[in-house]
Amino acid sequence: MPQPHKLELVSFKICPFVQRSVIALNYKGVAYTLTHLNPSEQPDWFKAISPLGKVPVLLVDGTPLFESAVILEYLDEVYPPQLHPADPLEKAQQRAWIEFGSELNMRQYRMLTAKDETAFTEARDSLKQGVQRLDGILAAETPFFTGKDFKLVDTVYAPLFMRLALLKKNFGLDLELSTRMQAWSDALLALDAVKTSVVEDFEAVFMNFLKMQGGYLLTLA
Ligand SMILES: N[C@@H](CCC(=O)N[C@@H](CS)C(=O)NCC(=O)O)C(=O)O
Repeated sequence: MPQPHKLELVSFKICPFVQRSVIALNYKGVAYTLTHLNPSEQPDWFKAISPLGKVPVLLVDGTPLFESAVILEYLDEVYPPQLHPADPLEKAQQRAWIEFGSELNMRQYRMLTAKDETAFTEARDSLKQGVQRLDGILAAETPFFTGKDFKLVDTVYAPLFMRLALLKKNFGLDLELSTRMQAWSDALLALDAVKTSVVEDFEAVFMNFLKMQGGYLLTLA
């Protein structure tokens, strides 16, 4: 059966908020096109459809949707399998942890772009604290957020873990994840939907982005 709508996702290659949408699309096996923009040269057509000048924007038969958490919910309502729980309270809780994931993305970004040691240490510690807070929330059953099944909330944390793994590999920056958290990260990063959620040369693109930022992080290499 043909897909009900034509989907076009507008992206920056490096953006974790776009990546969560891509993971959901890939996991659901939905067809879409991806347009990567250069963040410093936003075309007029993009400014016209993105009220905050931010990605992702998902064009659904040409109608723009913005805000990644909203895009995720839209995709989940239209394309199976359903990754949000049906129970309203559970769903509300997972929405809240999706918000929390967005906050951790911002803390990670602050850490990556911090210009001096004080700002870097503050951002790293707040990220670490946030990650530790999650530890008490994860289901006892492994590997995903709620246990054995991959949920919408998981799509939000995979981009964070992907970057943490690269930071560990390239800079020896280790947030010392707990065993449960590491199992979650390993399971997410092993999923095809996650592996294919970034450009093939993502590590090089990410490293180049960090060099361009000229942050304190580079002194750790
Ligand atoms: N709340 C937004 C955040 C999106 C966001 O911050 N995107 C960044 C790239 S990762 C962006 O487009 N920044 C451009 C800018 O701030 O000018 C969402 O969840 O979609």
